Amino acid sequence: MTSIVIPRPKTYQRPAVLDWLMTVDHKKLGILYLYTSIFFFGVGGVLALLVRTQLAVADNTFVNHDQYNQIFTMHASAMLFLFIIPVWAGFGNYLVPLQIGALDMAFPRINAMSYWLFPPAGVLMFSGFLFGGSADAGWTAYSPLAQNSGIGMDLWIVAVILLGISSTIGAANFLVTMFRMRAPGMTMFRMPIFCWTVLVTAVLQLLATPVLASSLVMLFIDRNFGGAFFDPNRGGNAILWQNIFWFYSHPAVYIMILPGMGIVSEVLPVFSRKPLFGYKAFVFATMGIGGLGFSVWAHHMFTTGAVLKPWFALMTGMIGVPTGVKMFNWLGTIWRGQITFEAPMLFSLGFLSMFLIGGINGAYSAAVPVDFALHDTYFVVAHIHYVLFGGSVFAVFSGLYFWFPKIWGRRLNERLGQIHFTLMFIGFNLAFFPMHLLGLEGMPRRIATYNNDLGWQTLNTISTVGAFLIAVSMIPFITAVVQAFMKPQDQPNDPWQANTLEWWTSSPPPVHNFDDLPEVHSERPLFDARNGKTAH
Ligand code: HAS
Ligand code: CU
Repeated sequence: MTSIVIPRPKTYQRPAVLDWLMTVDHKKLGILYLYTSIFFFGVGGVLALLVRTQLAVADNTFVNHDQYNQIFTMHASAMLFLFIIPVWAGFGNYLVPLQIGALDMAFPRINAMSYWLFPPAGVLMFSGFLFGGSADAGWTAYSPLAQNSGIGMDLWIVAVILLGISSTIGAANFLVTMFRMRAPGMTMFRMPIFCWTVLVTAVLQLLATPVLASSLVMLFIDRNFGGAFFDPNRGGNAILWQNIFWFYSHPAVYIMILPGMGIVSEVLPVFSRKPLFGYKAFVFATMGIGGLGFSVWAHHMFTTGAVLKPWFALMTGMIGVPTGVKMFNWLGTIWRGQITFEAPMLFSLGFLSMFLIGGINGAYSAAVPVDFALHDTYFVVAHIHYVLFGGSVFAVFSGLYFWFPKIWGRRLNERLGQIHFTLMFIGFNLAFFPMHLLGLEGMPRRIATYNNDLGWQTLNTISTVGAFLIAVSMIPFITAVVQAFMKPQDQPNDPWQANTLEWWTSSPPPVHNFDDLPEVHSERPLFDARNGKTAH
């Protein structure tokens, strides 16, 4: 078969530490993103265990109310802003150039800047603990509540702005890379599906994140320079904060899930030995979710009474449709496939089932009368964890098991992967399913403790046991990683018989990514190459 020879760039020799600090290589930056975000997953996880310990029994005094507010705020902030959003930047950085057959990202130095804004922002966000207390108004920083918090809130605001800059410039970089640097033959509709999800995510980030930044600047002015944007006591408007915040944060929930959907859409075909069912439908559904994502924000504000409820209920109901299309893409892909159950596949199947539950919970809350009953209860906490943990986190692990051989040249132990999945799946459902019932019984979210007479203790104890089981499930995972790192790099280019270009090059790839490239005639160039198909 014919192939395209790639000219090699100049390489520099530097000591290893300097090399990591000064690198502009998308692979190294991707790995740094992965390490840093997974570190914050650990931090957020410890905070979650503190929350669950406090709530395990009624009338608990393990932490006091002020500490509780800080803990749950920082748990959510770490998980959303410092783990899920940047972990996708990690996968995206590592994979997008490889998947489109490029040498690097379009702007490697800007890429390094996006990464290097992230760790200091993380430190800043947590540094409130050194100055009398962290932010404590929830990850939503509802104002005027957030007006009254201490200096930790200002540090949090600045940190989130920095993260916003990081992801905005990162998004621009991804877009230019995908528009301008695809390998010969790779039309837009032959791009790997993961790239498409990163593309739509990048558009959302580019349009939504600056809106968050502006609202945070306004909040900062309110708090420090006598502004009155959001404080009704001074002539401001509290609903204004909610409108601006959710105009960002609803699109942001899709920023948190779309690349995960991309990962699942790469994994399912490989382990079913079939192409993705309905590639184009999937792409259009992703665009549909991205577009509709901007028209549903006020479903977080139904109970304020200050929004046009029928309109936002209708739009929110509609957003289930493109997601439903994707469900059929995934089911159609595994339908009658030759399915094997390696760890990446297990986590992707976990995603399918759990995200379905989370999505349908969302559809419930979209119905205004139902939402009036469920709003601010544990039912919503169940929803967000089924979509964000059952969805996004399962996809993260699916991706880690799948691309580990490519990124680190070694394979994670299969048996440990299965144990990890089983424990996590059980722990997850124990932790979060009872929250539906608690929500229906009226348990409000964001409360530090509850009275024993309310009868909420049993379900809460079960939930806490589940949370600790999730923590235990990390032991086999960490063991597998340590074991793998102690072994030599022995992985072939394409250990899974996969479809996309990153599997063409060595594992791990050389600095310059590819020595040569196959011709691209479809969205599965490696499948074509294996089967001797070079032209239509
Ligand atoms: Fe959500 C609150 C509605 C998806 C994350 N969501 C949150 C919060 C977070 C979050 C973090 O309408 C809490 C924020 C806070 O702290 O206050 N969400 C939806 C809907 C979808 C949805 C309709 N959410 C996500 C994803 C997230 C995420 C993805 C992150 C990864 N969400 C809400 C609403 C609230 C909310 C209310 C506010 C609640 C309140 O009161 O505060 C959709 O994207 C889900 C689509 C997916 C499906 C499943 C597959 C589709 C199939 C097709 C057929 C089904 C249809 C629906 C057409 C629907 C199988 C039929 C309906 C039936 C009931 C059967
Ligand atoms: Cu929303």
